[in-house]
Amino acid sequence: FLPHLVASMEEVEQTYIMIKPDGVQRGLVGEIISRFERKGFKLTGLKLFQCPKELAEEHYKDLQSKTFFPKLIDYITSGPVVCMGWEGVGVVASARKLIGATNPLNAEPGTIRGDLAVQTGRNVVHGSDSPDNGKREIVWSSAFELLLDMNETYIRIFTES
Ligand code: IDP
Ligand code: MG
Repeated sequence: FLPHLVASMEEVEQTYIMIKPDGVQRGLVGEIISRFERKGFKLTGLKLFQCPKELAEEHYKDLQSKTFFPKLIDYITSGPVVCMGWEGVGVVASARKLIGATNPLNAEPGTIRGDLAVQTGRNVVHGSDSPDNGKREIVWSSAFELLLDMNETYIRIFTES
């Protein structure tokens, strides 16, 4: 039973999940991917990627005015990240629940941050906070595996024959 295969197209959302450099360095890639797979969401694209400074600044542009912004950019560009597209009904909000609160000390046990992290500045994973941001963030990541066509339909180039 694959829940994403029985949904109508309108219900299906896309989210951008990124395993941050600490998650990669600590060997948590399999653990984190496994949680989304077991939930029943569909992996639509994946790449190990060294994020350039300009893309990191674009990705976090809403946080530009924060005092921690320069440190955040240093963190995200400090090593390879795993960029992923995930698809499914309600995937945006559900992924945020699976990830847990921004400060890992406030994240519930059972969530990724609640189980695997301690510091806000080293919280192992990113997840889009809205369907619109899911699309936007997957677009910036289109440098790798995902393309958005004119009809806003995702073309998964790496699965096409
Ligand atoms: P989110 O990742 O849970 O959506 P945001 O508020 O969007 O949280 O912040 C983006 C990222 O910026 C966080 O995941 C975290 O890595 C970093 N961040 C947020 N607040 C702080 C802070 O107060 N100190 C250091 N880093 C922070
Ligand atoms: Mg956020």
